[in-house]
Amino acid sequence: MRVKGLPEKDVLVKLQQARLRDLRYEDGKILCSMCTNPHPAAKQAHKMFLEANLGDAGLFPGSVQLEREAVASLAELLHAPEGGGGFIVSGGTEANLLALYAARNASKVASPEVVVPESAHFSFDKVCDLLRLKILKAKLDTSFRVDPASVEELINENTVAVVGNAGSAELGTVDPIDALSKIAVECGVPLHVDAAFGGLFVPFLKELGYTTPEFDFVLDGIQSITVDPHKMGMSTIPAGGILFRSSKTWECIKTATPYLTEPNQCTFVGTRPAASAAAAWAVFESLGREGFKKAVADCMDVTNYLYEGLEEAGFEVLLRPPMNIVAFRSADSKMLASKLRSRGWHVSYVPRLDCIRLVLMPHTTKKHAAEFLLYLGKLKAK
Ligand code: 0PR
Repeated sequence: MRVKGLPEKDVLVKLQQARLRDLRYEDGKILCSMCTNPHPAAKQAHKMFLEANLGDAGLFPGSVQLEREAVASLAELLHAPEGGGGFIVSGGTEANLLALYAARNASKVASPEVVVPESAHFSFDKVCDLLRLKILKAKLDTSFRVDPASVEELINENTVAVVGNAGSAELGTVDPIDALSKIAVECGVPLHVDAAFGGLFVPFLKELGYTTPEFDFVLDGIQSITVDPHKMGMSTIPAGGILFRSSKTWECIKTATPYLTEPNQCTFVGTRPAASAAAAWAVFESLGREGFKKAVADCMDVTNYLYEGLEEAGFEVLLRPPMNIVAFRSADSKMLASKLRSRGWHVSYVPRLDCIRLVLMPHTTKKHAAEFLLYLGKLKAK
């Protein structure tokens, strides 16, 4: 650290210089991100709560109220029964961690195991390593959704939880959660649904007339759901969401915090930003269901436009997009992805599926998509 501090304006110049090197969502070239520009209300709210700390809840009752209300909005959207609830946490990774932490602690198993789809987000690898859970990966069917028979085969007396995706990270697929729920009930294990990405998208797809499988608390076997405001919730980073069917579940993950204003904490992160909860709350209030439905409809317009354009151009598209992700292959997808990236188009290459993946968030417009298709066409013609 420097000995003598710099004047404010010099600090600002340095900050601006660094910021200018960051990519900007609004340029339309970030096609690989599940985050986006926050809604203006989220930015405003975030600024208002910069110093508020949900880790010492007794000092910030106004912030606590906003977190409760933001969680209640998510719980209502996902049909959580009375008596549940949850938290606004640092992201999908912490939300998945809390779900499996609770499942592990609720069981009395000595060598606990978890069954996840092969397509589960890599956060489960981290979480299982941390919690010393053996992770077993169930096979997918030809539509890239988990095969319930494979899940059933992997369940045994050590299984403490089963996981399903509602909006997988790679392709946006929604697993047959109803079948997983039945299996979970029959085997007496909790089902956790990772809807980090899909939780604030799939319910609105349904309202727009798309056929989508049930994936929320209407299904009995589901004990917890991850749903992230900092993804399709258009909120500021960091904002994940964890919902539990019953508040009894989080009794198993309570840690005593004897000298704080509240006697215990259930989140992994201690000092945590009320700004994130306030921002999520502000987006929910500002957009309402109608606003979310419109955002989802716009994302699907761009997605379907790209899907059709890629098919017309002769690329192999892996599946009709279940949500705002399109995955396609060329003769050499890895090479194409690296060419695109070197020309400033930020796409993901998914080694497991040998495909290019585009995530069409609200910052990507049809105009950007048309430019991308044009550019791809030029590359192909060479
Ligand atoms: N579950 C699912 C289904 C996810 O898609 C993700 C992250 C997580 C859990 C973990 O969430 P956190 O990253 O909030 O802890 N999905 C994105 C991904 O890995 C995260 C991301 C976002 C990556 C923006 C890049 C980026 O620019 O693709």
